[in-house]
Amino acid sequence: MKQVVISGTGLYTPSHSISNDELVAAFNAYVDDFNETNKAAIEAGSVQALAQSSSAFIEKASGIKSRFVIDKAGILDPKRMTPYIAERSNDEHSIQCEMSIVAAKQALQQAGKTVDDVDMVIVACSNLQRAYPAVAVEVQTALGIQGFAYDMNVACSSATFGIQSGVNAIQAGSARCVLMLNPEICSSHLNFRDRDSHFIFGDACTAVILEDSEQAVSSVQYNILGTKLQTVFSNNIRNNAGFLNRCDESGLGKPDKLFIQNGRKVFKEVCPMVATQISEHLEELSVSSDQLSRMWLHQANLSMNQLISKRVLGRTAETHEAPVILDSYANTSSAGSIIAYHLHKEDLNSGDYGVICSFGAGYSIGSVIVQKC
Ligand code: CO8
Repeated sequence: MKQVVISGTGLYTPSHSISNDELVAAFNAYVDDFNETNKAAIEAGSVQALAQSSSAFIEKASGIKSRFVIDKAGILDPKRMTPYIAERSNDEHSIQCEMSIVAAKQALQQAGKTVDDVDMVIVACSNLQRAYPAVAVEVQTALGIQGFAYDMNVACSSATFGIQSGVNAIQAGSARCVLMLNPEICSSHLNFRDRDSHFIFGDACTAVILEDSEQAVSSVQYNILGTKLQTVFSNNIRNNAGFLNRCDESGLGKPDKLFIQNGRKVFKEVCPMVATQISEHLEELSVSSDQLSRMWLHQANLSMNQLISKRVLGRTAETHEAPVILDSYANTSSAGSIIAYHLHKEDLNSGDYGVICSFGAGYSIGSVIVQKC
Protein backbone atom coordinates (compact mmCIF):
# COMPACT_ATOMS: atom_id res chain seq x y z
CA MET A 1 0.00 0.00 0.00
CA LYS A 2 1.36 3.44 -0.96
CA GLN A 3 2.03 5.84 1.92
CA VAL A 4 0.28 9.14 1.14
CA VAL A 5 1.55 12.44 2.55
CA ILE A 6 0.24 15.97 2.81
CA SER A 7 3.17 17.80 1.24
CA GLY A 8 1.77 21.30 0.85
CA THR A 9 -1.06 23.61 1.87
CA GLY A 10 -2.20 27.05 0.75
CA LEU A 11 -4.58 29.72 1.99
CA TYR A 12 -6.46 32.53 0.27
CA THR A 13 -7.72 35.17 2.72
CA PRO A 14 -10.02 37.93 1.41
CA SER A 15 -8.74 41.48 1.91
CA HIS A 16 -11.85 42.72 3.78
CA SER A 17 -12.36 41.99 7.48
CA ILE A 18 -15.44 42.82 9.56
CA SER A 19 -15.18 43.20 13.34
CA ASN A 20 -18.02 42.18 15.65
CA ASP A 21 -18.67 45.86 16.43
CA GLU A 22 -19.05 46.73 12.74
CA LEU A 23 -21.34 43.76 12.11
CA VAL A 24 -23.47 44.49 15.16
CA ALA A 25 -23.78 48.20 14.25
CA ALA A 26 -25.18 47.25 10.82
CA PHE A 27 -27.49 44.61 12.30
CA ASN A 28 -28.80 46.96 14.98
CA ALA A 29 -29.43 49.71 12.40
CA TYR A 30 -31.50 47.17 10.44
CA VAL A 31 -33.39 46.21 13.64
CA ASP A 32 -34.09 49.84 14.56
CA ASP A 33 -35.34 50.54 11.05
CA PHE A 34 -37.56 47.42 11.07
CA ASN A 35 -39.03 48.25 14.46
CA GLU A 36 -39.67 51.87 13.46
CA THR A 37 -41.27 50.90 10.15
CA ASN A 38 -43.49 48.32 11.88
CA LYS A 39 -44.15 50.39 14.99
CA ALA A 40 -47.95 50.32 14.73
CA ALA A 41 -48.11 46.58 14.01
CA ILE A 42 -45.67 45.86 16.85
CA GLU A 43 -47.80 47.92 19.26
CA ALA A 44 -50.93 46.11 18.02
CA GLY A 45 -49.20 42.77 18.68
CA SER A 46 -49.42 41.50 15.09
CA VAL A 47 -45.66 41.84 14.42
CA GLN A 48 -42.92 40.90 16.85
CA ALA A 49 -40.24 43.50 17.51
CA LEU A 50 -36.72 42.43 16.61
CA ALA A 51 -34.04 42.33 19.32
CA GLN A 52 -30.61 43.89 18.96
CA SER A 53 -27.41 41.88 18.66
CA SER A 54 -24.33 42.39 20.84
CA SER A 55 -20.57 42.03 20.32
CA ALA A 56 -20.14 40.82 23.88
CA PHE A 57 -22.63 37.97 23.28
CA ILE A 58 -20.97 36.98 20.02
CA GLU A 59 -17.49 36.72 21.49
CA LYS A 60 -18.70 34.91 24.62
CA ALA A 61 -20.96 32.45 22.78
CA SER A 62 -18.62 31.68 19.88
CA GLY A 63 -15.08 33.01 20.42
CA ILE A 64 -15.38 34.94 17.14
CA LYS A 65 -13.96 38.49 17.06
CA SER A 66 -13.91 39.20 13.31
CA ARG A 67 -14.27 37.51 9.93
CA PHE A 68 -12.79 37.93 6.45
CA VAL A 69 -15.27 38.45 3.60
CA ILE A 70 -15.18 38.85 -0.16
CA ASP A 71 -17.23 42.05 0.11
CA LYS A 72 -17.74 44.20 3.17
CA ALA A 73 -19.87 47.09 1.86
CA GLY A 74 -22.93 45.05 0.90
CA ILE A 75 -22.96 43.12 4.18
CA LEU A 76 -22.68 46.27 6.31
CA ASP A 77 -25.37 48.18 4.40
CA PRO A 78 -28.45 47.82 6.67
CA LYS A 79 -30.71 48.14 3.62
CA ARG A 80 -28.97 45.24 1.84
CA MET A 81 -27.06 42.90 4.23
CA THR A 82 -25.81 40.75 1.38
CA PRO A 83 -22.35 40.92 -0.20
CA TYR A 84 -21.95 42.53 -3.62
CA ILE A 85 -20.39 39.88 -5.84
CA ALA A 86 -20.91 40.82 -9.47
CA GLU A 87 -21.80 38.19 -12.03
CA ARG A 88 -18.98 37.52 -14.47
CA SER A 89 -19.01 36.60 -18.11
CA ASN A 90 -18.38 32.98 -19.04
CA ASP A 91 -15.01 34.05 -20.42
CA GLU A 92 -13.76 35.20 -17.02
CA HIS A 93 -12.60 32.99 -14.15
CA SER A 94 -15.38 32.42 -11.65
CA ILE A 95 -14.72 33.79 -8.17
CA GLN A 96 -14.38 30.31 -6.65
CA CYS A 97 -11.86 29.49 -9.38
CA GLU A 98 -9.96 32.70 -8.65
CA MET A 99 -9.74 31.98 -4.91
CA SER A 100 -8.70 28.40 -5.64
CA ILE A 101 -5.87 29.48 -7.94
CA VAL A 102 -4.29 31.65 -5.22
CA ALA A 103 -4.45 28.86 -2.60
CA ALA A 104 -3.34 26.21 -5.11
CA LYS A 105 -0.22 28.12 -6.17
CA GLN A 106 0.87 28.46 -2.53
CA ALA A 107 0.28 24.77 -1.87
CA LEU A 108 2.19 23.72 -4.99
CA GLN A 109 5.11 25.95 -4.05
CA GLN A 110 5.21 24.54 -0.53
CA ALA A 111 5.13 21.00 -1.90
CA GLY A 112 7.89 21.79 -4.42
CA LYS A 113 5.61 20.69 -7.26
CA THR A 114 4.49 22.16 -10.56
CA VAL A 115 1.12 21.78 -12.23
CA ASP A 116 2.69 19.05 -14.41
CA ASP A 117 3.01 16.84 -11.32
CA VAL A 118 -0.73 17.06 -10.48
CA ASP A 119 -3.20 14.76 -12.22
CA MET A 120 -6.36 15.13 -10.13
CA VAL A 121 -8.22 18.17 -8.76
CA ILE A 122 -11.02 18.08 -6.21
CA VAL A 123 -13.05 21.15 -5.28
CA ALA A 124 -14.76 20.27 -2.01
CA CYS A 125 -16.92 22.87 -0.28
CA SER A 126 -20.31 23.72 1.23
CA ASN A 127 -21.70 25.65 -1.71
CA LEU A 128 -20.81 25.73 -5.38
CA GLN A 129 -21.64 28.86 -7.30
CA ARG A 130 -23.19 27.05 -10.25
CA ALA A 131 -24.58 23.67 -11.17
CA TYR A 132 -22.11 22.98 -13.98
CA PRO A 133 -19.55 22.79 -15.43
CA ALA A 134 -17.71 21.68 -12.28
CA VAL A 135 -15.61 24.43 -10.70
CA ALA A 136 -12.84 21.84 -10.30
CA VAL A 137 -12.63 21.40 -14.08
CA GLU A 138 -12.40 25.17 -14.49
CA VAL A 139 -9.56 25.34 -11.92
CA GLN A 140 -7.82 22.38 -13.56
CA THR A 141 -7.88 24.13 -16.95
CA ALA A 142 -6.97 27.55 -15.53
CA LEU A 143 -3.86 26.04 -13.94
CA GLY A 144 -2.99 23.86 -16.93
CA ILE A 145 -3.36 20.51 -15.14
CA GLN A 146 -3.82 17.29 -17.11
CA GLY A 147 -5.96 14.41 -15.84
CA PHE A 148 -9.37 14.85 -14.24
CA ALA A 149 -11.30 16.96 -11.74
CA TYR A 150 -14.59 16.95 -9.90
CA ASP A 151 -16.60 18.85 -7.28
CA MET A 152 -17.96 17.43 -4.06
CA ASN A 153 -20.00 18.78 -1.16
CA VAL A 154 -20.14 17.45 2.39
CA ALA A 155 -20.71 20.88 4.00
CA CYS A 156 -18.16 21.66 6.73
CA SER A 157 -16.59 18.22 6.37
CA SER A 158 -15.87 18.62 2.67
CA ALA A 159 -12.09 18.94 3.15
CA THR A 160 -11.57 15.79 5.22
CA PHE A 161 -13.86 13.84 2.89
CA GLY A 162 -11.88 15.33 -0.01
CA ILE A 163 -8.62 14.20 1.61
CA GLN A 164 -9.94 10.64 1.89
CA SER A 165 -11.01 10.72 -1.78
CA GLY A 166 -7.52 11.89 -2.75
CA VAL A 167 -5.79 9.26 -0.59
CA ASN A 168 -8.00 6.53 -2.07
CA ALA A 169 -7.22 7.66 -5.63
CA ILE A 170 -3.46 7.64 -5.01
CA GLN A 171 -3.53 4.27 -3.27
CA ALA A 172 -5.73 2.78 -6.02
CA GLY A 173 -3.37 4.09 -8.69
CA SER A 174 -5.87 6.41 -10.41
CA ALA A 175 -3.84 9.52 -9.48
CA ARG A 176 -0.25 10.35 -8.54
CA CYS A 177 -0.69 13.79 -7.01
CA VAL A 178 -3.97 15.39 -5.94
CA LEU A 179 -4.84 19.07 -5.48
CA MET A 180 -7.78 19.37 -3.06
CA LEU A 181 -9.41 22.83 -2.74
CA ASN A 182 -12.01 24.40 -0.43
CA PRO A 183 -13.27 27.75 -1.79
CA GLU A 184 -15.81 28.82 0.81
CA ILE A 185 -17.92 31.96 0.28
CA CYS A 186 -20.07 31.49 3.37
CA SER A 187 -21.11 35.17 3.40
CA SER A 188 -23.23 34.60 0.30
CA HIS A 189 -25.43 32.02 2.01
CA LEU A 190 -25.56 33.53 5.48
CA ASN A 191 -28.69 35.40 6.57
CA PHE A 192 -27.21 38.62 7.99
CA ARG A 193 -30.70 39.57 9.25
CA ASP A 194 -30.82 36.54 11.58
CA ARG A 195 -29.66 37.52 15.07
CA ASP A 196 -28.89 33.92 16.04
CA SER A 197 -26.43 33.31 13.21
CA HIS A 198 -25.43 36.60 11.52
CA PHE A 199 -21.98 36.50 13.14
CA ILE A 200 -21.03 32.88 12.52
CA PHE A 201 -19.34 32.69 9.10
CA GLY A 202 -16.49 34.11 7.04
CA ASP A 203 -14.91 33.49 3.63
CA ALA A 204 -11.60 31.79 2.73
CA CYS A 205 -10.12 29.13 0.47
CA THR A 206 -7.65 26.41 1.37
CA ALA A 207 -5.62 24.02 -0.77
CA VAL A 208 -3.97 20.69 0.07
CA ILE A 209 -1.45 18.68 -1.98
CA LEU A 210 -1.60 14.91 -1.46
CA GLU A 211 0.93 12.55 -3.02
CA ASP A 212 2.81 9.28 -2.72
CA SER A 213 5.54 9.75 -0.08
CA GLU A 214 8.12 8.27 -2.45
CA GLN A 215 7.83 11.22 -4.80
CA ALA A 216 7.42 13.97 -2.14
CA VAL A 217 10.19 16.59 -1.78
CA SER A 218 8.60 19.14 0.58
CA SER A 219 10.49 20.17 3.73
CA VAL A 220 7.23 19.89 5.75
CA GLN A 221 5.42 16.60 5.20
CA TYR A 222 2.88 14.66 7.21
CA ASN A 223 2.19 10.98 6.63
CA ILE A 224 -1.53 10.21 6.56
CA LEU A 225 -1.90 7.25 8.91
CA GLY A 226 -5.64 6.93 8.42
CA THR A 227 -8.88 8.67 7.50
CA LYS A 228 -12.27 7.99 9.09
CA LEU A 229 -15.60 9.40 7.94
CA GLN A 230 -19.03 9.33 9.54
CA THR A 231 -22.44 10.71 8.51
CA VAL A 232 -25.73 10.77 10.43
CA PHE A 233 -28.73 12.60 8.96
CA SER A 234 -29.92 15.70 10.83
CA ASN A 235 -32.11 18.71 10.00
CA ASN A 236 -30.39 20.85 12.63
CA ILE A 237 -28.13 22.51 10.04
CA ARG A 238 -29.86 23.00 6.72
CA ASN A 239 -30.01 25.12 3.58
CA ASN A 240 -32.86 24.44 1.14
CA ALA A 241 -31.49 26.49 -1.76
CA GLY A 242 -31.51 24.38 -4.90
CA PHE A 243 -32.50 23.88 -8.48
CA LEU A 244 -36.10 22.95 -7.61
CA ASN A 245 -36.76 26.27 -5.83
CA ARG A 246 -38.25 27.92 -8.93
CA CYS A 247 -40.76 25.09 -9.27
CA ASP A 248 -42.66 26.38 -6.23
CA GLU A 249 -42.73 30.18 -6.19
CA SER A 250 -44.21 30.24 -2.66
CA GLY A 251 -40.83 29.27 -1.21
CA LEU A 252 -38.70 31.81 -3.07
CA GLY A 253 -36.86 34.24 -0.77
CA LYS A 254 -37.82 32.39 2.42
CA PRO A 255 -35.16 32.17 5.19
CA ASP A 256 -34.70 28.42 4.68
CA LYS A 257 -33.06 29.14 1.30
CA LEU A 258 -30.08 30.41 3.32
CA PHE A 259 -28.19 28.81 6.23
CA ILE A 260 -30.39 27.89 9.20
CA GLN A 261 -29.49 25.92 12.28
CA ASN A 262 -30.49 24.93 15.75
CA GLY A 263 -27.12 25.87 17.24
CA ARG A 264 -27.75 24.54 20.73
CA LYS A 265 -28.76 21.09 19.47
CA VAL A 266 -25.81 21.00 17.07
CA PHE A 267 -23.49 21.79 19.94
CA LYS A 268 -24.93 19.12 22.22
CA GLU A 269 -25.23 16.37 19.63
CA VAL A 270 -22.06 16.86 17.61
CA CYS A 271 -19.42 17.36 20.35
CA PRO A 272 -19.72 13.85 21.86
CA MET A 273 -19.84 12.26 18.39
CA VAL A 274 -16.64 14.04 17.36
CA ALA A 275 -14.76 13.24 20.57
CA THR A 276 -15.74 9.58 20.30
CA GLN A 277 -14.73 9.40 16.65
CA ILE A 278 -11.27 10.89 17.29
CA SER A 279 -10.68 8.60 20.30
CA GLU A 280 -11.78 5.49 18.39
CA HIS A 281 -9.76 6.48 15.34
CA LEU A 282 -6.61 6.93 17.46
CA GLU A 283 -7.21 3.55 19.09
CA GLU A 284 -7.64 1.84 15.71
CA LEU A 285 -4.23 3.19 14.71
CA SER A 286 -2.64 2.28 18.09
CA VAL A 287 -1.92 5.92 18.89
CA SER A 288 -2.69 6.92 22.49
CA SER A 289 -4.19 10.31 23.28
CA ASP A 290 -0.99 11.07 25.27
CA GLN A 291 0.91 10.83 22.00
CA LEU A 292 -1.33 13.38 20.27
CA SER A 293 0.57 16.66 19.91
CA ARG A 294 -1.97 18.65 17.92
CA MET A 295 -5.68 18.79 17.08
CA TRP A 296 -6.47 20.91 14.02
CA LEU A 297 -10.20 21.05 14.67
CA HIS A 298 -13.07 22.45 12.63
CA GLN A 299 -13.42 26.11 13.56
CA ALA A 300 -17.08 26.73 14.39
CA ASN A 301 -17.14 27.55 18.07
CA LEU A 302 -14.40 27.90 20.69
CA SER A 303 -16.33 26.16 23.46
CA MET A 304 -17.05 23.22 21.14
CA ASN A 305 -13.34 22.80 20.44
CA GLN A 306 -12.42 23.11 24.12
CA LEU A 307 -15.00 20.46 25.02
CA ILE A 308 -13.91 18.06 22.26
CA SER A 309 -10.19 18.38 22.97
CA LYS A 310 -10.81 17.92 26.72
CA ARG A 311 -12.78 14.72 26.10
CA VAL A 312 -10.09 13.33 23.80
CA LEU A 313 -7.10 14.24 25.96
CA GLY A 314 -8.77 13.66 29.35
CA ARG A 315 -7.61 17.14 30.42
CA THR A 316 -7.88 20.74 29.24
CA ALA A 317 -5.85 21.24 26.07
CA GLU A 318 -3.06 23.82 26.03
CA THR A 319 -3.63 26.60 23.47
CA HIS A 320 -0.90 25.22 21.18
CA GLU A 321 -2.45 21.72 21.25
CA ALA A 322 -5.74 22.86 19.67
CA PRO A 323 -4.95 26.05 17.75
CA VAL A 324 -7.73 28.60 17.29
CA ILE A 325 -8.19 30.58 14.08
CA LEU A 326 -11.94 31.19 14.36
CA ASP A 327 -11.26 34.33 16.41
CA SER A 328 -10.16 36.17 13.25
CA TYR A 329 -11.67 33.96 10.47
CA ALA A 330 -14.98 32.86 12.10
CA ASN A 331 -16.44 29.62 10.72
CA THR A 332 -15.11 29.15 7.19
CA SER A 333 -16.89 25.82 6.86
CA SER A 334 -14.63 23.17 5.26
CA ALA A 335 -11.63 25.53 5.13
CA GLY A 336 -11.47 25.95 8.94
CA SER A 337 -9.53 22.88 10.06
CA ILE A 338 -7.21 23.24 7.05
CA ILE A 339 -6.49 26.90 7.91
CA ALA A 340 -5.59 25.75 11.45
CA TYR A 341 -3.31 23.06 9.95
CA HIS A 342 -1.79 25.45 7.40
CA LEU A 343 -0.90 28.06 10.03
CA HIS A 344 0.11 25.70 12.85
CA LYS A 345 1.89 22.68 11.37
CA GLU A 346 5.55 23.67 11.10
CA ASP A 347 6.61 23.61 14.75
CA LEU A 348 5.92 19.92 15.48
CA ASN A 349 8.85 17.49 15.59
CA SER A 350 9.43 14.54 13.33
CA GLY A 351 7.35 11.60 14.63
CA ASP A 352 4.74 13.80 16.35
CA TYR A 353 1.10 12.85 15.84
CA GLY A 354 -1.82 15.14 15.03
CA VAL A 355 -5.42 14.97 13.89
CA ILE A 356 -7.25 17.13 11.37
CA CYS A 357 -10.95 16.90 12.20
CA SER A 358 -14.02 18.51 10.66
CA PHE A 359 -17.68 18.34 11.62
CA GLY A 360 -20.87 19.98 10.48
CA ALA A 361 -24.02 19.69 8.43
CA GLY A 362 -25.18 16.23 7.49
CA TYR A 363 -24.20 15.58 10.25
CA SER A 364 -20.79 14.78 8.84
CA ILE A 365 -17.55 14.10 10.69
CA GLY A 366 -14.13 13.42 9.18
CA SER A 367 -10.85 12.71 10.97
CA VAL A 368 -7.41 12.43 9.40
CA ILE A 369 -4.63 11.14 11.69
CA VAL A 370 -1.19 12.30 10.59
CA GLN A 371 2.43 11.92 11.71
CA LYS A 372 5.15 14.42 10.90
CA CYS A 373 7.86 12.98 8.64
N1 CO8 B 1 -26.84 38.93 20.35
C1 CO8 B 1 -27.29 38.92 21.63
N2 CO8 B 1 -27.98 37.89 22.17
C2 CO8 B 1 -28.21 36.84 21.36
C3 CO8 B 1 -27.79 36.80 20.02
C4 CO8 B 1 -27.07 37.91 19.52
N3 CO8 B 1 -26.59 37.95 18.28
N4 CO8 B 1 -28.17 35.62 19.48
C5 CO8 B 1 -28.82 34.93 20.42
N5 CO8 B 1 -28.87 35.69 21.57
C6 CO8 B 1 -29.49 35.33 22.84
C7 CO8 B 1 -30.64 34.35 22.65
O1 CO8 B 1 -31.83 35.03 22.36
C8 CO8 B 1 -30.68 33.65 23.99
O2 CO8 B 1 -31.38 34.44 24.90
P1 CO8 B 1 -32.33 33.75 26.03
O3 CO8 B 1 -31.38 32.97 26.89
O4 CO8 B 1 -32.94 34.93 26.71
O5 CO8 B 1 -33.29 32.87 25.28
C9 CO8 B 1 -29.22 33.62 24.43
O6 CO8 B 1 -28.57 34.64 23.67
C10 CO8 B 1 -28.55 32.30 24.18
O7 CO8 B 1 -28.80 31.88 22.82
P2 CO8 B 1 -28.32 30.49 22.28
O8 CO8 B 1 -28.76 29.40 23.20
O9 CO8 B 1 -28.71 30.37 20.84
O10 CO8 B 1 -26.74 30.70 22.35
P3 CO8 B 1 -25.59 29.62 22.42
O11 CO8 B 1 -24.87 29.83 23.68
O12 CO8 B 1 -26.06 28.24 22.07
O13 CO8 B 1 -24.64 30.11 21.23
C11 CO8 B 1 -24.12 29.45 18.96
C12 CO8 B 1 -25.11 30.13 19.89
C13 CO8 B 1 -22.86 30.32 18.93
C14 CO8 B 1 -24.73 29.39 17.58
C15 CO8 B 1 -23.75 28.05 19.46
O14 CO8 B 1 -24.92 27.32 19.76
C16 CO8 B 1 -22.95 27.24 18.46
O15 CO8 B 1 -21.89 27.63 18.03
N6 CO8 B 1 -23.42 26.05 18.11
C17 CO8 B 1 -22.75 25.17 17.17
C18 CO8 B 1 -22.93 25.71 15.82
C19 CO8 B 1 -22.21 24.88 14.79
O16 CO8 B 1 -21.16 24.38 14.97
N7 CO8 B 1 -22.83 24.80 13.66
C20 CO8 B 1 -22.25 24.14 12.59
C21 CO8 B 1 -22.64 24.89 11.41
S1 CO8 B 1 -21.42 24.89 10.29
C22 CO8 B 1 -21.75 23.81 8.99
O17 CO8 B 1 -22.07 22.69 9.10
C23 CO8 B 1 -21.57 24.41 7.70
C24 CO8 B 1 -22.82 24.46 6.93
C25 CO8 B 1 -22.53 25.07 5.62
C26 CO8 B 1 -21.93 26.44 5.69
C27 CO8 B 1 -22.94 27.50 5.63
C28 CO8 B 1 -22.33 28.84 5.39
C29 CO8 B 1 -23.29 30.00 5.58
